[in-house]
Amino acid sequence: MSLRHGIRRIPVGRALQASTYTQPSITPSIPRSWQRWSSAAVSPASERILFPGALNSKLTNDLEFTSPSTAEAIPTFRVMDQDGVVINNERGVGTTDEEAVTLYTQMVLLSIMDTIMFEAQRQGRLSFYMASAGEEAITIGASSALDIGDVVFCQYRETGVYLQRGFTLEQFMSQMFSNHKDVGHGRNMPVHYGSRELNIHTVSSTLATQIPHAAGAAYALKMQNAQRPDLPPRIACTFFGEGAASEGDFHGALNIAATRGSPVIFLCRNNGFAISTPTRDQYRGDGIASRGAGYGIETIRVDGNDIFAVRESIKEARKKTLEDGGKPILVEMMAYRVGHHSTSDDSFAYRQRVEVEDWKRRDNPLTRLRKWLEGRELWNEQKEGELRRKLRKDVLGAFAQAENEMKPALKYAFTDVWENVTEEQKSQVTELLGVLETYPEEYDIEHHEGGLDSLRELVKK
Ligand SMILES: Cc1ncc(C[n+]2csc(CCOP(=O)(O)OP(=O)(O)O)c2C)c(N)n1
Ligand SMILES: [Mg+2]
Repeated sequence: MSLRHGIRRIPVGRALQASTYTQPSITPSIPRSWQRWSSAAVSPASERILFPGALNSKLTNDLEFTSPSTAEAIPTFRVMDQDGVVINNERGVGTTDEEAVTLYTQMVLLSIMDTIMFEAQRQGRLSFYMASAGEEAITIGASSALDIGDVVFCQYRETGVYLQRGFTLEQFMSQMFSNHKDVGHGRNMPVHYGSRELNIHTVSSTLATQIPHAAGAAYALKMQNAQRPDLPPRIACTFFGEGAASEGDFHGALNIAATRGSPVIFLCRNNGFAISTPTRDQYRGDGIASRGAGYGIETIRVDGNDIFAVRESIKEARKKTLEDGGKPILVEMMAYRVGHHSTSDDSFAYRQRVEVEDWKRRDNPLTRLRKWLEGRELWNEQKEGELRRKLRKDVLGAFAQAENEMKPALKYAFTDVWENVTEEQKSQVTELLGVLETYPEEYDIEHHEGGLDSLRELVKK
């Protein structure tokens, strides 16, 4: 047996030795139907011709076009209904009572932080915020079903992923207030979090760029998994909105992950809107799930208001990505974006207030889990009140602390672009110093760690 790269054959043993490893040497497992074509011999009586581009296509005399609009819509997997009642008791919820309470606590924390930060922006204390209302079960549930070693790529509405992985309130607040404790040194807009320790790449506002990044990382992880079978295997997982799935990056990423057999979960949050554009103006197909088949990717559609369904589907998807030598899985999580797109948006300019109220009342990921917990006597009004009071205090405490911290040193506006500060950058620093020294009353230099000295250090180096 050998693993083939291009036309050169490398024995498996050698390909897996890190010391002899020089280039990608792992071909994806190719379905049997795709392997047969090179030896195909077609007799006049054959029902199928093995064209290399479509292998199992039956010959037909009927002049019929395939019509997607007449096909049944892809079903939506759920574990419990809107009233928090489990539909199939044999399957169960896949969670202990204790875990369910913890997940609920996380969802409440996320929604309290969202409310407080949204109001803070309205009060002018924060420049920008994006809430997750209606999508708390998707981000927290999915994150809880991944391994911490898995590499995650988010869009921007995935605060719950960070929270569930262990990003602290202090870290959230430091990033949002761009203080000196922010790991990104205040270089990014609020909610563009990142964490090397938690294996989450930094959010980039440029839609869909995270999707090919995840496909590439998954290919690297596939090779690492093969080289180090003694370590737990890792996968990549990327979150994106259905709007981002209109970008070319989405299509390229799915195709390369499928053809390379890379272990990646493509997790689409379909919340019905891309800012003001409703899904009916975004696509004509059956959501995003229908696109999986086009790329030969196993796919599932899930009720995103049901945290148990989210967790079960991601646990299963994760397992699948590691089967057959590695493969991508597409998961479409259905939701409704209850909040405005961001603090820069007023969604009542393009949708009815009653529609939003209706969704809030009819179905909501938090109340659904709460009903299930109450049904098992794990939760009640008193516990709810106590939890909310405590979490509100925690969030406001972290908020006040972060708001009053020093800002990052000014040098960070220049460092980490190149390994060392270049001569050209030094001349820019000198120019900036000149402006700041001439008009000190126009700038809040004293709020930045080290004041002008951090810039002077750069010029000296
Ligand atoms: C390449 C690119 N095009 C346009 C935008 C502007 N933009 C920011 S968010 C957004 C909508 C994205 O919708 P979706 O992917 O469904 O995510 P959601 O906001 O619903 O979570 C758009 C068009 C952008 N940031 N990047
Ligand atoms: Mg959307």
